[in-house]
Amino acid sequence: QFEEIQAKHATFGMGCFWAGDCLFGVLPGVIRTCVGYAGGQKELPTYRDIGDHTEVVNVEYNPDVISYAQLLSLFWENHEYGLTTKIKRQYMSLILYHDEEQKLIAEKSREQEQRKRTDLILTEIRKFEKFYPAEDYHQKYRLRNHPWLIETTGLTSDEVLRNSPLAAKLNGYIAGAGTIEQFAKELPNLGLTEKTAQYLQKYVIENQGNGLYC
Ligand code: MHO
Repeated sequence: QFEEIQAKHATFGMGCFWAGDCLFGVLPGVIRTCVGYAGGQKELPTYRDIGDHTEVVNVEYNPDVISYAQLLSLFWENHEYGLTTKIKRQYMSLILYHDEEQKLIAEKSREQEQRKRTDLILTEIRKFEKFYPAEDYHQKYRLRNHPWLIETTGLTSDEVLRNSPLAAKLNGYIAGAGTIEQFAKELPNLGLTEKTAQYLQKYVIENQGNGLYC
């Protein structure tokens, strides 16, 4: 019978949030993504007036499919966080934990990362408090450059683009955040028409591994 998934949330600051949106979006077990501002005190931050906040991606995931530790691996592998690179607060390396378990796992993983290098890791680990979703035009940013794809899959409103699990997958694949093998495996679950699948596949092949998500 239909069993309700106990979805969990994880939040990461790892540079430009368009990248996190793509990278986490394609991960199996990630259900939804939403980019926004967090970590600071300023009320109602915006992209133009971000104050002391950081760009973050908020990820909803199914812990039966993907673990918090696996999300952290992707986090460490895909941004700069050492003392030798000057990073402004908007793009700082930040883990916002949602519970004590996440806190312990995050702290342990930071210690492990630190042992691998000589310069100091600047990644901060703090409690998730307030999250301000970013402006609609930042949500699924890469997918928004593909009006035909949006139209044909019926993802035709800002609200749907923000909340749809399919939008998270398409946004990541179109930018090349997934491998072609992963895409082939996932394709039957996406429910796309032949034509749509072909359109998407072209971009998966063209962009896979180019690391250009922003
Ligand atoms: N590289 C982007 C940064 C956008 S971001 C969401 C730019 O050229 O503005 O911070």
